[in-house]
Amino acid sequence: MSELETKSLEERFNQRIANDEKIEPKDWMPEKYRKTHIRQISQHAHSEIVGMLPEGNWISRCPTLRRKVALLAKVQDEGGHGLYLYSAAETLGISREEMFDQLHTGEAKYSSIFNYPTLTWADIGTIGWLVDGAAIMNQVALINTSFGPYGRAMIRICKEESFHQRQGFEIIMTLMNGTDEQKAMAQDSLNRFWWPALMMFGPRDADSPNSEQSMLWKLKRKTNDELRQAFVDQTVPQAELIGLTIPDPQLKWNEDRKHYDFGDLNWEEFWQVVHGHGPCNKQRLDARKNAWNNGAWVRDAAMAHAEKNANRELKQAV
Ligand code: BYC
Repeated sequence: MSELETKSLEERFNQRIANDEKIEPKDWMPEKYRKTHIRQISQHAHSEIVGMLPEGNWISRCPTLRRKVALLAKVQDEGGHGLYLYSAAETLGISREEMFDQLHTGEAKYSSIFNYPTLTWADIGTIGWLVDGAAIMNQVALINTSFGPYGRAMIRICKEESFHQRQGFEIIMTLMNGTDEQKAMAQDSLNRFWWPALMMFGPRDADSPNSEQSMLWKLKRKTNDELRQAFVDQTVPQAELIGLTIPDPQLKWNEDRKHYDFGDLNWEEFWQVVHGHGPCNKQRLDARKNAWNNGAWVRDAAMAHAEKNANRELKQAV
């Protein structure tokens, strides 16, 4: 293709983005747009399936049958989200095998939050309330993302995350209506998860290499700092309502800004976790690699069965 032709395609593409038109898989798109989407969507998918692990850890230890039913459904939903997202990424020309390979070799990231351990039952409540709460904040904005399959996947994902957030908040609310020991367990869980939840939104805007271009392409509809602020503003009153204290001495309502001011995050911890040195990074990746290796015979059997059927159909046709 000549330089002139590429330029005119680029202009048309930028115009479509400016008009808020959805870009579909077979449409022309700049190579960098395609690659950036594969990166973000596949990392999002990896976060969903790695995110099943900390909660899966508590399925056999739920305090009641009702809690177990809800947690099972939630963890299965996360698996489903991973599958929609892998499918959305595949429409951009990457195979599922390649994506798993990138996860297993550490080339692709997944959300830092899932590298923290779930030590008590209260952590299951906190994950639903804060982690799914943060995910919704980010993903509602993504419904309007420019790439059609990604935005459409978000519609159903957000509905399910909303149920997850409520079941988590209800667990914490129940603990806060319980004994002193249960209240202390809920507070301890909030103390451990508050800062890592704020880190889910990514580095500060000034330190986010991908944000500027992703905002221009309307892949991201809000910046990392905007979403983090919206999450803090939404969550602080919820904590206060049930008697929990946010573990941030600098947290204060700012009447001029009409937002909460809050303390700085420990960015060194964030980057350590992102680069593979968090409390559970090795455990999480080992679990995923084992699942992949142990499932090899199922994939092989399914392929052999498909091949046998195809051959049979071919024989019948001739
Ligand atoms: N953790 O330039 P930036 C869920 C990386 S799961 C790890 O700001 P970007 C759930 C970033 O990838 C929900 N890495 O990047 C499941 C980049 O590295 P690369 C997960 C992070 O992409 C189970 C570098 O840092 N949600 O709901 O513009 C149970 C620089 O960052 C993190 C999504 O995935 C992090 N926290 O913005 C319960 C939402 N933050 O790739 C719940 C979709 C940043 O250049 N993703 N990095 O090597 C996004 O919205 C964006 O990708 C992010 C980062 C806001 C996360």
